[in-house]
Amino acid sequence: MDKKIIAIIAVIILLAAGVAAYIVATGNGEKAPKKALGSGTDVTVPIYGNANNDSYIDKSDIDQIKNLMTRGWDPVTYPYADADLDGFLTDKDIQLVQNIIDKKDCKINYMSHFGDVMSVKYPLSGKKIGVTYWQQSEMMAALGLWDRVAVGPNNLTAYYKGIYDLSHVDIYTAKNNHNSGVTDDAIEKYVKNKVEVIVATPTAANLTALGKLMDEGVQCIFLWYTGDWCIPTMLALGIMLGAEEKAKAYMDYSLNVINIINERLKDTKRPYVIVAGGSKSLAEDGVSSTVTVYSNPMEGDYYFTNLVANAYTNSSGLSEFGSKKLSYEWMLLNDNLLDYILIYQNQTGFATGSADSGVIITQQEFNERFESTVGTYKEMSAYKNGHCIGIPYDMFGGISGYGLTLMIAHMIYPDLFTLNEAQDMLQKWFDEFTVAKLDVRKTGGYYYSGGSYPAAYL
Ligand SMILES: [Ca+2]
Ligand SMILES: [Ca+2]
Repeated sequence: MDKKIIAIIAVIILLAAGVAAYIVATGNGEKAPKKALGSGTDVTVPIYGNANNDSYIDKSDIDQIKNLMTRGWDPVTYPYADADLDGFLTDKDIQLVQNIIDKKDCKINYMSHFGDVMSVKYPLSGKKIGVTYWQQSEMMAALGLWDRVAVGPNNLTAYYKGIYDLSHVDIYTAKNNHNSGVTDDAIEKYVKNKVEVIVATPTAANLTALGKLMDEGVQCIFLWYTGDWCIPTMLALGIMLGAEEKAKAYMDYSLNVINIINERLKDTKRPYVIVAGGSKSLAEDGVSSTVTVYSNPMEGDYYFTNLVANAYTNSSGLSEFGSKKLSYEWMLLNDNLLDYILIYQNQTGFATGSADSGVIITQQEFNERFESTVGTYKEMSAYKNGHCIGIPYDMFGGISGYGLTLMIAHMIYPDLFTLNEAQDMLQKWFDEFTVAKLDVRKTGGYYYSGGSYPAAYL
């Protein structure tokens, strides 16, 4: 057999294998695999047409599609090359990518949080935007699109009053301040305000609740909003909503934080940290109570902690949002494994204040909260060693987590990371990626600085 025929057969085999793999990955009811731990920082924009798996959709993707058309395409390695998702690489894929580059009207496909391919009309720049929760709001602010947000939930009033300009946002009633579900009132206000795009918290309930609006042509985007999803999600939103420059700036900022940490810690043994809530009742009730623990990259508190230390990992029995409950007995039995306990505090940090006050929490208030919950762990070595540290859940729960990660690094390795540089990085976050005007040295209880608990970093 001559070499040319062998090459052609090889291409056919590759294509056949590739198409089969493709069907497994995205066909009938099958889910794409969830992100694995230890795979490095994901910077791939999850939009079909991103043929070369990088952070952009540009001419190099057209070159890549042409290249793959010539030498054979492995859809497992290059899943996003098939821009129109017909199972083959053709001139139509090239045309679709060209349309994306030229910002011409077309339908684009992306990998949603649900593991299914979903589509949106493109481009969506200049459209009125609706959001479902504070995480989606901070994404819009970071992309420079806050002015376009026309409808949002009442937890924005609770969290952002006095920090964000809410004058252009028609506020709907959510179930409560800690619920990102789309309510009937939300639907009514999306319709009344002629919202054309909804950046939604990607829950199954919201997918159902927004179904009718989607049928009517409202473009709904379902992407995960924290942890290792932050960068891909921001890149995808940047393309869809016409804010690519800000999305790139966000990626650069985040990667800079990661690089600083990795460079600084390359010769350092990283301690074990468990990310757990504080609970007054636990201290009062003793061993009968449980602790809510974040132990999986679905949760930002876990993910950002794991960037600087070995975070306790357990993916079994998790809630939809990556948390699970452990007994205090379990904590005591595993005392020798848990060098640090990172206690998150709800409704602090950027999302500020007590849930309904709309008032920025002060450092003193943060300290008091921490002191009221740290005693939960008083029988554990981490407590006795000054290794209980506090963070605000609300920043790590969204894309803002990179802004605070150096603060955890400072609390665990005070000799390697100064408070000053952690504050500088956080200030940069507020200045460049939010609409809030804050001086982080005066406002924002982002770390424990009190005198009642002898934290080792103080
Ligand atoms: Ca690309
Ligand atoms: Ca195709």
